[in-house]
Amino acid sequence: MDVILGAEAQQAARDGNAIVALESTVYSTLGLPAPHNEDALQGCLNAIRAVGAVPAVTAVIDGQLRAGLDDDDYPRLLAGTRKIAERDLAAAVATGLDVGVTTVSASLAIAAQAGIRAFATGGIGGVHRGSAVTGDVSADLGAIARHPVATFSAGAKSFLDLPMTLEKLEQLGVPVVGYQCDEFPAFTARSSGLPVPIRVDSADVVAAIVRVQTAANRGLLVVTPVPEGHALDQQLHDEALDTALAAADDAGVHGAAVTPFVLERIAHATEGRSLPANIALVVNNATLAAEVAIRIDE
Ligand code: PSU
Ligand code: MN
Repeated sequence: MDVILGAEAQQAARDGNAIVALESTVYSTLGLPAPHNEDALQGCLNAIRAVGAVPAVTAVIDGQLRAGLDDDDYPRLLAGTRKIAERDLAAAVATGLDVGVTTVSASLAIAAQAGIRAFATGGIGGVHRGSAVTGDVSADLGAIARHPVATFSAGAKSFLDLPMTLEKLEQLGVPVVGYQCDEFPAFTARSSGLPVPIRVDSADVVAAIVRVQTAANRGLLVVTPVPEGHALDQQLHDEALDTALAAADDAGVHGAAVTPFVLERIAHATEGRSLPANIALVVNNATLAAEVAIRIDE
């Protein structure tokens, strides 16, 4: 499947400048409510450019796979309601889907196809609680393993089964690198209490690992906690999470709808206080991805 690069990304590719791919589900109505989605998007674009790299938002637009959007594409993306995982890409192209917002798995497929080796999200999908019964394991995990791209995230979303998510990453052969942290971050919380397998303190060393791993045609996960002072109060978070998970259960939500549903309920139950934390961590991940991306080719 061909990927169309945006004008800025095309120029960067010609000049040999670093490109950071961004997913788009988080910037759509499914990730963050307006106007926070636009703030997050703008924050990420600015942060990547400030480091000297070029952002490339991934999406399906008018049946085309895109890495890097034009100004008139952004409003359509922000209003997007169709969540596209990797398995949905072929049908989206074949049917000429107008706007599809891409999850981590679809974004990695697009980034890999475009030759981009750094990719930023908020928190990856993973093994859901109760997965032994539901079988709900995000396609993100397999995609992170398979595509030669480094994924930068604030750990995995807190409503997941984090020990199982780490086990699954190990099983899939995914290196998990903690950037300046000893413990696996839990999205809006700085830590899950679970150790990260590899701690690295410099962007140069992360870039070196990315270089080796992607040359072997495999991916990796680099995690960094939500910036200090932006983490959500733990008790508030835990209560909101219980409410959100119970609501998801009551509503019988399943499949791809679970993640947007729970994120929305957490925002509601925290009276919007999860949103600044969510934005801060997405921007922080984009910044680190750019810091590493500019060092990969050195
Ligand atoms: N991180 C966020 N908000 C999101 C997501 C991640 O801060 O909306 C999205 C990502 O696109 C991720 C997806 O790939 O949720 C996982 O969905 P699922 O659990 O259905 O695989
Ligand atoms: Mn799922």
